[in-house]
Parts: sequence; C-alpha cells; structure tokens
Amino acid sequence: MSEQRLDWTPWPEDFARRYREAGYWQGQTLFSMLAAQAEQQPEKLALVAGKQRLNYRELKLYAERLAAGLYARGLRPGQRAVVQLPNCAEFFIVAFALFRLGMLPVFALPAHRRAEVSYFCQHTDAAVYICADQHAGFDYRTLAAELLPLAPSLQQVIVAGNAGDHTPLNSLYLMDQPLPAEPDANGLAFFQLSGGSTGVPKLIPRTHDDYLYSFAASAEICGLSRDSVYLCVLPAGHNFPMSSPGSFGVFHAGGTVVLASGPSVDESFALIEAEAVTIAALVPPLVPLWLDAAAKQPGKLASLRLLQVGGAKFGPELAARVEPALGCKLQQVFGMAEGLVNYTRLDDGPERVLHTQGRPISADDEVRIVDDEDQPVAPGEVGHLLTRGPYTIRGYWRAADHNQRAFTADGFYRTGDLVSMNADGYLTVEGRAKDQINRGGEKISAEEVENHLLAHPLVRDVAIVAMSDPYLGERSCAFIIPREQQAIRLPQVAAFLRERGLAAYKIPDRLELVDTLPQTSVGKVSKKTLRQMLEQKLAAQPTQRS
Ligand code: OOB
Repeated sequence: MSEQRLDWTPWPEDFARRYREAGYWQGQTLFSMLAAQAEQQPEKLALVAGKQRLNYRELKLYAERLAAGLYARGLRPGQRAVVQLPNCAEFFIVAFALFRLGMLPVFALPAHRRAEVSYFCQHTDAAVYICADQHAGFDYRTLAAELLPLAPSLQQVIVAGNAGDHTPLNSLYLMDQPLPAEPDANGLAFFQLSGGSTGVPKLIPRTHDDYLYSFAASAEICGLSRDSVYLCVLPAGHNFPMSSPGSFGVFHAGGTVVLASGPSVDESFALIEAEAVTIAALVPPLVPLWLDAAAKQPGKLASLRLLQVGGAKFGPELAARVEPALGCKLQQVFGMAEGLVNYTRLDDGPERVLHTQGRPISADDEVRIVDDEDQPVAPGEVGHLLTRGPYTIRGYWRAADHNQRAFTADGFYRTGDLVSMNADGYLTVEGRAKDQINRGGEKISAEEVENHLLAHPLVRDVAIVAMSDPYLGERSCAFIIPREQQAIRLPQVAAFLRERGLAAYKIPDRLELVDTLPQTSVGKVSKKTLRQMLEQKLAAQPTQRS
C-alpha cells in the first residue's frame, strides 16, 4: 500500500471524513487557535513564568516574530526541530512559532540526555536543536556540542538564555518580515514521545486537527473557561500537562497558564496562592506530598477547584484523601501520548472517582478489550485495551515494522494496558502487558535499557523488570548474569549508562546478580518469574529496598 511508504499513517479517508463531519476536526491550526484568543482578548493574561507575564497579544506576537526569525535563517515548513526546554515562557513561544511556520517540533523531556536527544535528531533528520542554556544543574549547550557530529542533519543550535557558541534565541525575534502561508490543519503539527516498550523510543505524529480536538474536548469535560488558571507542574511538553486539558486546553478556553519550574510543593503552593490557581495536574507520587503540605498550610489552596491525577495507577485509599484534605474535586486521568484519554467526570460520585480511571473523551473513541487471541473478553473481565478514534494515531513515525505489531489490521492501537470496563463504560487499569516500567509516571522501556547494558563488557545477559515501590508505584530492577561472578555493582551500572548518555530516570534502582534467567515455555525470559522472585526477596528483607 502506498501509505506504508509514508513517514506516517494518516487516518483512512472515510474515517477522516466522518471526524470532520462530526465537527471534531475543525481545520484550525494550533497557531490560529492562539491567534483567535489574541484577537478576542488581547490583554488577557495568558502565561505566567517566573517574573514573566505575557498576555495573549504578546504571546502571539513573540511567536510570530520568532517564526519570522527562524524563517529568515533558512528554516522551512515541514522540517523537524528537536526542542528541549524546561517549564519557561520560551517553551510556548518556541512551540507556537514552530506551529506558525509549519515546522514540526519534537518535544524532548528536560531529563533526556545524549542517547535520547541524538536519536530524536537522527530519526527525524532534525534541522535544528532548540534548548535552554542550563537547567537543574545540567548544561544543554554541552549536549548540543555533542549532538552536532552525531546528527549530520542539524544545521543550527538555538539557545534560550546565555547561548555561548550557539545562536541566541533572543536574536531571532524579527519584526515585519515575510512568513509562508500557515500549514494545513490536516497535516502534522508535532511529535509526542512514546513511553515505549521497544529498543528505541517511538515518535508519535500528531496533527493540528486531532490534537486540537483532544484538548478542546478535554477543556469542556474539565469545565475550563476564561476564569481558569492552570498550574503546570509536570514537564510542559508531556501530553498530560499539554493537552489533558493542560496548557493548550487552557489557551483554547482563554484562561491563564502558570508554570512551576519543577515539582517542588513549596513553589506550587506559593503559585496557587499568588495566582489564584483553579486547576492543577499531578502524577500519583506527588499527591502525598501535597496532602502533607496542605495539612501544615491550611488556606493556601483556597482557589483550587480541581486536582487531576494521572500517568500511573492511583490507588483508591490515597484518592479518598484528596477531596477532604485539599478541599477540591479529584479527577482521575488515564491517557497516552498516542491518543486516547479517559477522565472521571466532574459530576461523578466517589465510586467512579476513587475506583476507576474514567471513560474516554469522545463518543467516537472505539474501545475493545480482548484476550491474547484478540477475542473480546466477557463484560467486566480484564483484557488488553485496544483503541481507535479521532485523536488516536494510526502509526508511529518511520516505524513500518513496529506498526505491524502495535496496531491491528483495522487500525486499533494496542495500548499494552490491561483494563476492565464496568457497565457504565468506565475503565479501570488492572495491569500492563507491555515490557515497560512506570516509575511514578515516567515510562521506561525495559528493552531500551537492556540493550545499553548488553554493551557492558561484564554483562553476559540482562533482564529489567518493575518492582513495586511505596512512593513511586514502581521502580526498576536489573537482573544481570555477569561475565565474571560478582564483578559488577550498581554504581558501575549507573555510571556506564550515564556515560552512554541515558536519562537518569532509566538507570535501574536495584541490581540482582544471577547465574541464569528463568525462561517461559517458548524460551523467552520469564519476567513474571523474575518479578515474583524479587517480590519474595523484598518481602523477606523489607528495609533493604534501594
Ligand atoms: C500519559 O501518557 P504516556 O504516553 O506517558 O503514558 C501512557 C501510559 C498508559 O498506556 C498507561 O500504561 C499509563 O501510562 N497510564 C496509567 C494512567 N495514566 C497513564 N496507568 C494507570 N493509571 C493511569 N491513570 O501518562 C498520560 C497522557 C495523557 C493524560 C494522562 C496521562
């Protein structure tokens, strides 16, 4: 099929027509969404980031001027830009500049390092890398210098802040310069990153139409309006804080986005109080910290109406403490950067809010729950979650082989999640079939880390599994068969992976040296047995968990 030769898989024409006719896909680009707000309420505060406060007119103007500057430097629609910025005003200025120009950002996480970022640059033939000078003790200019020889497509490096040898972002704001026509809303807007369960991270191509629908509909579900003030605590480029409804949903509703520079509870509480924040989104490990802090500082959260929790399993015991302790409504969010997002609704009672992860955004989100042979399970039973719909991708970028496995022949995405659905259509996440560790919402592909470790001269074989953790939900443990008995220790493993440029959150939390790896009946490593071995060992020595 000709589609297979494309870099990405568009929705089949009959589906696309249906989604347009239903009004989901409106033909509006992400930049024109911002421009519409700038037109309607130019002076309204759009963004608070540290000392910077931008209204909609300014945010749009800066994005337009930066788009002109990028264009003047020879960057063109359709080219890819790897963007690695922390939560700062430039994150959004750069994003909307690229959307205006029709360039395609890849939003790398601030925690990513040489291994991930060089791969994003290579795999997308990126023309430019846009980064911060430094953040959280890491110098991105040094990383940029390492990238240039690794990614021949990179023409330039643009740095927000002190640029050193590179191009300062500040020098690129050009007034009254020509710009090409706006891109087609039906085409690609940018890439999300997949949590992944394979050797290399996968890139998720999102269109203006599909993404805009996902956050506009989310904003409605979450009751956003011009009065909404959203605290962005998580990394701004992740799908949850970006679009569920996230900052983009808030821009669509004409509200205000307040950026926290990191997950510190003190900073978050101070911002909530100072800016009268009404909605915030967290991953589960942050919730106990908020509950403790709220008990010590009553009154700080008076403006907060809704706390969203998602990204990893959120247990009912902890969930039950949220509303009484924080004085706001709780919403569970179960989503994925590939598309499908589920929410408990604002008028749902405790049974749904505490015990389920919600139901899909759209009446046209198709959900199938199937057994290992792709046959539907009985109602209420646990099975593999498959989905397709108006904002769920039909294929990863440049990954034809993997797409054969990750999608069914009729276009359903195999999420790798094990879920059950109740009679009302609400989903509960029951487990995971994919080879991934969910470390407090940060996703680690076991295979990716295993491949790196196999390159270590002292490692004969390795398997990485999740171990349960009271704080993060899960951490990772590497079972290693060493080439020389007892010759390798966790600090060496960590140093080796750091040296290879892997993000720190992917470094195993624990190491077990073994003589053999247990096998399944078909000769694959039995990760289930490894997890059981580990749980038994941890139960026997509960204090030695590290
Ligand atoms: C969100 O997106 P990703 O792409 O980082 O991770 C998706 C995966 C899901 O397939 C599932 O395994 C897990 O993260 N997950 C949850 C969950 N929310 C996500 N597992 C259990 N309970 C939940 N509430 O994590 C994401 C994207 C948009 C909105 C929210 C989360």
